Amino acid sequence: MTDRRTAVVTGASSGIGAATARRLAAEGFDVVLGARRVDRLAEVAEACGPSARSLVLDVTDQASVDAFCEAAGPCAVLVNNAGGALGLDPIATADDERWQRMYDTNVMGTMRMTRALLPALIASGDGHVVMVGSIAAHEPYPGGAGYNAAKFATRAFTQVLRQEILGEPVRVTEVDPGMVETEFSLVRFDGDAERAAAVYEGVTPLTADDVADCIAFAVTRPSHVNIDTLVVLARDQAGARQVHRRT
Ligand code: 8X3
Repeated sequence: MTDRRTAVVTGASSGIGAATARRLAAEGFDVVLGARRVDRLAEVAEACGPSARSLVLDVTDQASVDAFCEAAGPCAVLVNNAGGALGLDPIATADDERWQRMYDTNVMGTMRMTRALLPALIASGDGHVVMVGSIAAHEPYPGGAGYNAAKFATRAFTQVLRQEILGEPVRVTEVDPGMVETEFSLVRFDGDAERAAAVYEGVTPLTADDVADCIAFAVTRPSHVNIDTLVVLARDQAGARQVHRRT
């Protein structure tokens, strides 16, 4: 018998997901890491320690979610981190396929994982769902519409979940970061490293570990304490588009 609890982290092959898996492992959780890139996932899992497991997961595919959740087994914490932005195009030239993919990962993926694991989280007697959102869930900005719409939707989902499961032994937390230096911008700009680097130019952005720290804070509060929303920005950032750059 063990009183160690299991935490599932999606999108755990890099960035905030990887940092969160490492941090929760350090906090004493058995972590189950999910992502599509299994090679990188296995490397992150190894860094988490011997009790970590890595399982392939595509949150846009229900069959993949089902197989992952069955293999993951009982769990007490779900960190819905898989997601991201694609492009910074105005609505006038919106790309259907990019919008669809943003919706599939950020919104539908979060719904699929939460729906699948909610019975296990309730059965744990002390469950916790953490959503990794964004400042983009609070502040719309030009070029952000597809990502804003997805993150606003996830925020609505989170608030509904909190109300619907009130009375169950499950906490619901949303952590909404601003600029975090990860692969986020590289993915957003189709691998354009120069454009991605410009996002963080002259700024001290958050790191993935800073966000993992906030997630760990929420998860390690006493069970009766529910941190509802944490908006976390770098000191150099005062809003989605208000950034102080040193030249
Ligand atoms: C990332 C923050 O401002 O680029 O979630 O949308 S932003």
